[in-house]
Amino acid sequence: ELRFDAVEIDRKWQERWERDGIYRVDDNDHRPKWFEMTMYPYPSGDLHIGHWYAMAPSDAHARFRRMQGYNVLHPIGFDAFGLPAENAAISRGIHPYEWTMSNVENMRRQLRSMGTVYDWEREVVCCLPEYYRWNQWFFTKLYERGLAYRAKAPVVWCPSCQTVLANEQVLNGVCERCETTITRRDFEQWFFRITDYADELLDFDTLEEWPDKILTMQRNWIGRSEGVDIGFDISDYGIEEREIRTFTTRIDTIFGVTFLVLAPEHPLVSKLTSDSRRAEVEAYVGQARASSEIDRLSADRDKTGVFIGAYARNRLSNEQVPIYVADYVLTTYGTGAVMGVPAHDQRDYDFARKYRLPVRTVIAPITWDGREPTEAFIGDGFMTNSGAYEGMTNEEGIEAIAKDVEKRGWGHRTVTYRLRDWLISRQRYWGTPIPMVYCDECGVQPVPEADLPVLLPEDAEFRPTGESPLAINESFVNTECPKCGGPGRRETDTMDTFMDSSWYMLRYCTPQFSDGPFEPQATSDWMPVQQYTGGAEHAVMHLLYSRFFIKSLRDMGMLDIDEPFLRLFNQGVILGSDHEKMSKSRGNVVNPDDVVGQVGADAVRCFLMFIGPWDQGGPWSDEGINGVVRWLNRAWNLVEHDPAQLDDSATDTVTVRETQRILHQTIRKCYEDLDKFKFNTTIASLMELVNHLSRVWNDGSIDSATWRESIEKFLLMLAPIAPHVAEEWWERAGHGYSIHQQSFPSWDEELAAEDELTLVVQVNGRLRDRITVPASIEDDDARERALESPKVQSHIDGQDRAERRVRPRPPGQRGGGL
Ligand code: ANZ
Ligand code: ZN
Repeated sequence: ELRFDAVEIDRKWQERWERDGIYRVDDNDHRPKWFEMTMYPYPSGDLHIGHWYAMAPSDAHARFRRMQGYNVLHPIGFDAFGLPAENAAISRGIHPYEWTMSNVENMRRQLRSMGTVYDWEREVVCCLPEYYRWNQWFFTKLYERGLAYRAKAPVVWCPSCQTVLANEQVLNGVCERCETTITRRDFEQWFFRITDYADELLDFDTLEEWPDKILTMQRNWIGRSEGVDIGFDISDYGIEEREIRTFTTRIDTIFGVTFLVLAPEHPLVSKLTSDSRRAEVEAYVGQARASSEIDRLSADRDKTGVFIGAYARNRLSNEQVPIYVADYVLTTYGTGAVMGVPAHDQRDYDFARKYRLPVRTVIAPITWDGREPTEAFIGDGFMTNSGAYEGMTNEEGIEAIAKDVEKRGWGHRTVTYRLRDWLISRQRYWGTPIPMVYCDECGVQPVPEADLPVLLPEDAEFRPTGESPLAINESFVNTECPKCGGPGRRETDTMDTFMDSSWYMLRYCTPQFSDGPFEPQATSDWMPVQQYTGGAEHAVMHLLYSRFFIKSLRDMGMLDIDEPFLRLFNQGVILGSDHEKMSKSRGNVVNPDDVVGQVGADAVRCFLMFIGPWDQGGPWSDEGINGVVRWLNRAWNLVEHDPAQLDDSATDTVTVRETQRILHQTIRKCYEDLDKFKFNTTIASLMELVNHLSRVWNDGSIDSATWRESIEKFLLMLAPIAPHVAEEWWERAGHGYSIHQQSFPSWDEELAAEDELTLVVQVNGRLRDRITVPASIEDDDARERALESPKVQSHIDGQDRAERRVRPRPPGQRGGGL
């Protein structure tokens, strides 16, 4: 039970802050700028507790930066395009715009109820033309620069709904709507050439503080491999191609090649397949195209494949090896063909065992007994069965073979990336129309700047028709060619919504600017974002795309920075009280509105920050909420006390000194912990301070000046965490409005220093050492410290600790003996 009306306090101050505009951000403020962002939410309907967990602590951190004296920009917006709005339109007959904007409205209210510092005049809502017109503008700029291009790419296709499916709409290989097995189709689609930036994206040097885990994920996602592109001779077949090119990182194993494998989509499959193998090969290829890359790559999946009835010659060993088609080779990686070396690659080993292909060891482990291995040996060793390279280490072998292969023109050293170009096209309605026009005379033409935005038409067909919903809107599709004025047809795909989030940080800097996506001067003053916070699930897509975006704008001369986000912090996940993920089906979802309606926003904020380290998350608990409520009551108690009641003549100097020390230590601790997002330990130290102050009030051993100072600084430390009660109590304690325009208190190192004393350590009655310890040390710690002393240890050798006699220390004196 709260002893004060938190809900009323919330309402009162939220209104007043808003009215007074205390969080309005001024670009021209003279204080140093600090741009801190939390990932903007998708307007799914209700702000759930996970949103609170992302946003309340980040708000506390931004508030802390304000109190440190920065001009802080901590904005919010809505990631408002995307598939769920369209699904709502299909299932409930609401227009995506209506659905989205009513959710936005509701979530704005909920965000306000958190007591956040957002400057609502800087809100960004991506589905509005004033935002997405700049997506279109950027698209045309990227196109001019050759960074946007069109190519055929497979989409997931439901043969029964006759429609393209998003990955989220595929469950275990079937369409989520009709449960038909999905297939793939090739469509002309738009790409951004992010691969041009692959090497630069691997350079994290100018980032200041990103979690290692995220850097590793980006590194793996980009997947840079150095290797050799080497050709196998097929000139006997009399077709145009004279060789099969394969990419290998292990050219040292070339003498161990016992077969070649082509990806099912490889163009040479149909050209090389023999008549007698054709039916089987075609059946296999058809089936492989239906399964996803993830399935195909999975290591424990059974390797399958079909011999195509043809052979290729290994030019180094002069051997003919059989050619297979197998789905564990991907068409999109390397050359789409692999030299099979079963002795030294596990996938090849599994494949060879299954199809009874020879396994030939060519790298000998140092302890090899010469017998045939039972699994691939992937380590380093000596070259064996390898012609002229016999006896080299395999590292030397890589160098020597690569050099020889290049000299003879059979191949060349190369670098391959896992990273693919960014597929931008979505065959969807609720997104930014791609601003391109097709003309029979002039080909593909970008919509000129003066004709932007290309508005998303209001009327659209949401039932699946087999085409993008915009394609059947004749008045949208038919337009003039921007170049010749003749009849043109608009592109009917819309953009991936990661386009929106790739540059929203720029829009936040000057959100009302209408002559361009952002005003260059103010934006370069704010950028890059000093601190970004959000979920680790965005490790690769969003965080890589936005890095690419900033670099490409830099290269177009629009910005002078290399990275969008200097520091990144990933919060953890908040679980149900049963320690399971919150979900409707488990019935463990906590609705923050209800809790806030009972105990106010601050108790919820404090609870979320107290449950554990922010990056680790933790379970919801009513018990925990109650604990925080009790603590806030105790704090309220302190604020209620009238310091005039204290009798300054009864003051105990030891208590005063101790109080100052605890106060200044707390300030130091809170300052250091808030800086590093350690909210839980910040709150824990504030709790200790409250305990101490309660005790000395009850003793009556504190003077009124120290008391006043302690309460004042306590409230300032509480302000970023519990902004409403801090403001209310600040006013009550007689300070001016607003606590949120005060500085964070500073501490005095001397006052924070521990008093020290010298312990005299005796062993069996004889003095052995003197050690310096903090005056507040507990007996057990003192004993530990004494035992650690080398001088003491040399006199207690061989004695079990439990047998040691510990002499009780004399009354009134600190010290211990052994
Ligand atoms: C022969 C070999 C022998 C290989 C050996 C490895 C070990 P990373 O490091 O990930 O780049 N590979 C090449 N293209 C492929 C494709 N399209 N689909 C599936 N696998 C492909 O992997 C490079 C290795 O993956 C290449 O080196 C190739 O197998 C395989 F003892 O070549 B290796
Ligand atoms: Zn034309």
